[in-house]
Amino acid sequence: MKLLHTSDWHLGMTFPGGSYLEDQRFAVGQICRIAREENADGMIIAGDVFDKSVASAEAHGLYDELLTHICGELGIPVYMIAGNHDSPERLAQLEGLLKKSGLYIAGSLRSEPYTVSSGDTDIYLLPWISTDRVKSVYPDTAGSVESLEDAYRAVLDKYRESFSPGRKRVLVAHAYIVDGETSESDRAAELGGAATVGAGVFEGFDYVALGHLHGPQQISERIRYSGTFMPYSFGREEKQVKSVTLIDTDTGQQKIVPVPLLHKRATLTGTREELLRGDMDEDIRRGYVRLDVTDSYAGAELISRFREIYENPLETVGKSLEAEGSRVTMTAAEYENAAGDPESVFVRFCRDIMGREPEERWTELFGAALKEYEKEETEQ
Ligand SMILES: [Mn+2]
Repeated sequence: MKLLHTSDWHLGMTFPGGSYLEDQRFAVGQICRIAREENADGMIIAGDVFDKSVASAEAHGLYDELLTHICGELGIPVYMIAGNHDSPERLAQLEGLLKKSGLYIAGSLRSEPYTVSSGDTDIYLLPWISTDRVKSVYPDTAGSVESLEDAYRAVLDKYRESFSPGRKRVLVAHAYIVDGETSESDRAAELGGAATVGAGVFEGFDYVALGHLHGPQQISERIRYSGTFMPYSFGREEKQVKSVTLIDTDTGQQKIVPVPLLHKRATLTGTREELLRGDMDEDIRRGYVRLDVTDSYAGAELISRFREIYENPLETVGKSLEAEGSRVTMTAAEYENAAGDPESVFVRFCRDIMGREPEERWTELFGAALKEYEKEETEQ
């Protein structure tokens, strides 16, 4: 059978001043097109379906729309697990009812392995786990489980005991494998070595479809992270080619198919003059950009000019006035907030345009002028 592997949709994720809902709708549309073109028999979503355990109404609306389309209209079964960002209970709501429509959801770990059989393949769903959860579900392991790796080994030993001979076995899991490469948007994965597990725990499966790390990557011949369908951070992640993986369980072959983006993501570095010229590709100018200005302060005046040129200038990085030699990042939301407060606009004007902190006398004069102006406004 042919399975499409994707993960970490993070539906409802926001950035300062906006959300990625339109990008997410677009990307899943592209994934559906790929699933049809490749004749996929099923779709795996390996955790972090939502960005927050209590997701927004908009995120739930999009989820309803997308899953109804995939399972209902396209008739492609979906195999889904809860990741660390999902609420296991909320995600698995109506699970028994939904599987009749081809949506299989593993929310919390339970004592019986969650298996779905299709053709000659058994798909094993293993949601995000903790050592405590494993010890409470399998009390017989309580004495031997100390690390997360022990926990995975204990659970997967139970899964292996349930293997039937002559079947292909696909495991869906959400974990941080030792030596996996992180991106800046893998927030929970940045906690260090304590939460990693060795690839050896996954022995016995023909393919392990992983979620959690956002960069697409091969851990071993049979173990792979599909990565997110779009970059959610600047830095290392903006250079990744986002994709889905198609697995043919008959031949063991994997095919990586790129997912086009609604908005490109890029860090643009240059002088104030260069960045204000804005003579780059249209799809970069219209994308999500971080403007790294080498010779100027990151201030409200500069950001408002950038906003005339770039459609989505999410971050501006520039020299800091507070600390000589250091650099600061200002987001679109910080700019919006500053724009609503005349005193801070004045302070930023002094810093950006005059290159210095306002003198007390200037602040007093500005305050007096502002009062006069406000008085005139209310009298009119
Ligand atoms: Mn994630």
